[in-house]
Formats: sequence, C-alpha cells, structure tokens
Amino acid sequence: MTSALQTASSVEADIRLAEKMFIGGEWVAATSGRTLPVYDPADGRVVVEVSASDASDVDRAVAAARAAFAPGGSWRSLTPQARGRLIWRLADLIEENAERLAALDSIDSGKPINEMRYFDIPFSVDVLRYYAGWTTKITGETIPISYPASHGGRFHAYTLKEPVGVVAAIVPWNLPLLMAVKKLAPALATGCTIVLKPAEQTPISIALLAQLTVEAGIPAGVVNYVTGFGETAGAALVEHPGVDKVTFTGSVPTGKAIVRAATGNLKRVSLELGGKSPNIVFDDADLDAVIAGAAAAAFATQGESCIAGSRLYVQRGVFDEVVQRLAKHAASITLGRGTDPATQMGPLISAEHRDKVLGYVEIGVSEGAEVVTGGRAPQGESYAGGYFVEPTVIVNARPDSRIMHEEIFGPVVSVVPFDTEEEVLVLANNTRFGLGAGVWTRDVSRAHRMAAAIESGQVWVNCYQAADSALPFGGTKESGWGRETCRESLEEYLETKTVVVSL
Ligand code: TXE
Repeated sequence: MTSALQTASSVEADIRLAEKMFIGGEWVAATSGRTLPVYDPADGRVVVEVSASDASDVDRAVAAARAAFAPGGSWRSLTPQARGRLIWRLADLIEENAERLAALDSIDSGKPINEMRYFDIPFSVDVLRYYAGWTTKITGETIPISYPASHGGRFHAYTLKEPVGVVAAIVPWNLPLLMAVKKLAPALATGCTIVLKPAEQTPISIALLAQLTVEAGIPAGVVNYVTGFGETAGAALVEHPGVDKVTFTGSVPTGKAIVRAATGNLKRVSLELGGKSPNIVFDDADLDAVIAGAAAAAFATQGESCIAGSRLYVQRGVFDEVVQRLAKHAASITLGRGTDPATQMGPLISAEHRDKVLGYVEIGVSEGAEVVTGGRAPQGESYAGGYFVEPTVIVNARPDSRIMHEEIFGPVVSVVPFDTEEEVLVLANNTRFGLGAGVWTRDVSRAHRMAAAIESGQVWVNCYQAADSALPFGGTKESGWGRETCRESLEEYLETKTVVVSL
C-alpha cells in the first residue's frame, strides 16, 4: 500500500515537471503565462496544465540552441567521443527510469503500459545507443580530381561532414517518447542542437526526458523543448529563420504546411507522414501467424499508428476463415486504461479523434460496407468519460470507399478478398500513401516479387511492424520524405563541405 502511494505521488511529481518548458537549461513558463490542458483519454479528466508557448518563447528556445551550436559553443566544442558518451548515458538513464517514462506516456496517450515496457522504452534506449556509436564514424572522403587540367592534378580534395545546425523536431501524440528520441538521437550524434515540440495532447514524458538530459550531463541549450499548439508554437518554430532543419512526424496536411513554411530560409525538411498500409494474405500462409500479425497490425497502439495494416487483402480460399478468426480475436481484446497492465488496447487520444474514427465507420457503412465486429464506443462504468473505440473489423468496403483511401488512425481494419497476385498488387498500390506493407505466404519467389512491386518504404514478409535502429524507416509517395533510424538517416542531419587545396 505504502509503495503504491509513493508510486502515485512520484508519478504526480513527474507530471508536474511538464508545467514548465526547458529552454537553455532553465525550466520556464510561457512568457504570456498562457496554459493548455492535457487530458487523460481514459476518463477525460485534466491531468496537468502545460505552458502554451508562442513565437516569443520559440525565439528564446532557438536562441539557446543556436548558442550551444555556435563555434566554441558547449556542444560544438565536444569531441565526437565525448558526445557519444553523453548520448549513451542518456540511454542508460532512460533504461533506469523506464517505469516512470512508461507511466507518463501511458497516462496522456492512453497506450497500454505493456507496449511502453516492451516496445517504446527498449526501442528508445536502443535508438540512442545505435546513434551514440555513430558519433565517431561520421567521416568525409578524399577525392582524386583532374580539373583544371592546367594544374596537372596537383590538388588535395576532400569532404567534411558537418552538422546541419539547429533542428526543430515536431513530435506527434501516438508514440510521444519514441518519436522524440528518433529525432533527438541523430541530431545529437551529428552535432546538431535541437528544439523539440511535443504534441499538445502528450507533452509530459518529454519533460522527464529533458530532465534526464541534464542528469546525463548534456550541456544547457543543446536540448530544449517548448509546449504549445501546432498553429502557434509549431508554426513559429518551423518558420523560424534560426532553424536549419525540421523533422516532423504527423499528418499529411500539416506536413505540406511545414514544407511551405520552411521555404523562408530553405530549411531542410524530413517528413514521416501517414499511411494506408496493405497487409496481403495468400492462401498458402500460416494462418495462426496471420491472425496474430493482422490483429497486431490493425490494433496495436489502438490503430493510432502510421503503419497500421488497415487494408487487409485476403486470397479468396481463406477469406471467410480469416475474417471469422480475426473478428473473434478482435472481440477478445481487453480494452481499458493504459496504465492497467491487463489492458491490451487503450482509449484513443481525444474525444474529437474518437468521433472522427467512429465517423469513418459510419461513412464505410453508408458506402456499402458491413461491420463484422466492433464499430462502437464500448459502454459501461469503466469506460465512462474515456475515448474508447472497440476493435473493428469491416468487410464489403467498396474499392473507391473513403475508408479504403483515407487514414482512419484508429482500430479499424477492412478485409477485402482477392483472387490473383496481379489483382492484389493493383489494389495494394492504389493509394496516395506508401509507408508499410505486409505479405503472408510460404512461396519465397512470390514473397520477393511482391516485396519488389509494392510501392512503400518497407515491406514485411510473414511478419509486421518489425523494427530496428539499424533499419531505414520512412515512406514513399505522400507518406513522406527521408528515412529515420539507419545509417542513411544521418545524412538528413549533415551538410557536406568540399575542400580543395592546391598543392
Ligand atoms: O496531426 P498534426 P493531428 C495523422 C492521423 C491523425 C491526423 C491528425 O491520421 O488522425 O494526422 O492528427 C504539430 N506547424 N497522424 O491533428 O496536425 C502538432 O502540434 C508546425 C499521423 O494531431 O499533424 C503536433 O505536434 N507544427 C501521424 C504535430 O504537428 C504543427 C501521427 C502533429 O499534428 C502545425 C499523428 C503547424 N502548422 C497524426 N500544426 C504519424 N505519421 O504517425 C500542427 N503541428
């Protein structure tokens, strides 16, 4: 009992940390004094009021990041090895404080705490360690040159890899800590400094992350964060002339707005946007694995996942069996408060988003689709005030239905039959998105043919969502620009300088 009370009070203290923003090593409120409420999506109560920053706060944060980045500044003057040690130390601290961070993301995003424990936290730690290793391996090259001929090749030419500068990271609400870390780690590894803006719905774990950067010994000004609305704080940050690069995860319309805003000083922009990912089951597949994989693809993180396998194409021979077994699985998922370890699926992020998701189910039905299971907000005392939606399986959606083309971003999967490989490829690629895709088959040749022909940033064969710090993650088409994690992501944070020395 005592320890439960202590835990509750320490969580409360961690939440209160988010009342202030972290700028230039100081915990500060918005200069305007304005705040915005953060809600617990499991019951709708206000958890904390955080600062609603505006352009003047963003100015301060960018100035702090610029000072740390400047030649002779606290970050620029560290050796790569010293930088790597600090990043590694931050990873250790996240690991040591895993339960605190897991609780915070679970409270304000609604995510099941076990997803935090077994995915978001260990992956965040791994991402930091992966990039910590890169600090000492970022190198240019020497290049033999032949021009101008009059000098007869008497040159020494080489490239330097330099940090791009001050990075603005705009973070969404579905995986608050992990998304922030996926942007923070490469920025720090390459020698950039950063201003993070968490989503207005989920700022609290970022405050503890900022606190841990202090404990890790990362100098003041290197990592800053501002809270606030997208249209004010976010927009001010992406327009700011002191910012050199924007890294964004979120919606397609906001991504396009960011591209437009970034033209002022031609900032570098990388975008990880939405998806409408096809998950394709051939009739030779291992159906036990398919059901577990398709359910995870559709319902993990409440379906609030950019790689959600929301279009499930199933070859006709096994269609009925897959629909029936998937529906049974969906109906058995335990809904509840994210912080309850028994919860398998939490609430959606907001009342507005719940209504949008349920609205898509209505649209689908009005366009001819049929709900096999779910499709409603669950009733009962334990869901009162919360933003829950039942795991939903839909069939008979028309190919041109909005639910087959727009990102629902909730626990809703449409199952569609197909006959041939050629037919399903056309269906799968009939989307403006290109983020994830799944293929389930025992035929190795077909698996590779499909992997090559599907238009997307990643294809999983006989699995779904498998991720690693070393693997490129990102989208084609309107799913975005650039790749996160992986070696090539470093380039997004680096400039190449060419130096030619006449000998
Ligand atoms: O996204 P926004 P929203 C998709 C998903 C969801 C939809 C809407 O389909 O239903 O987007 O969600 C900040 N300048 N994804 O409205 O607006 C905002 O404060 C700068 C997919 O929440 O994109 C928040 O920090 N920043 C996705 C972040 O952008 C701005 C994850 C995301 O908000 C801004 C989230 C502006 N003008 C939503 N306007 C994924 N790819 O995983 C907003 N923001």
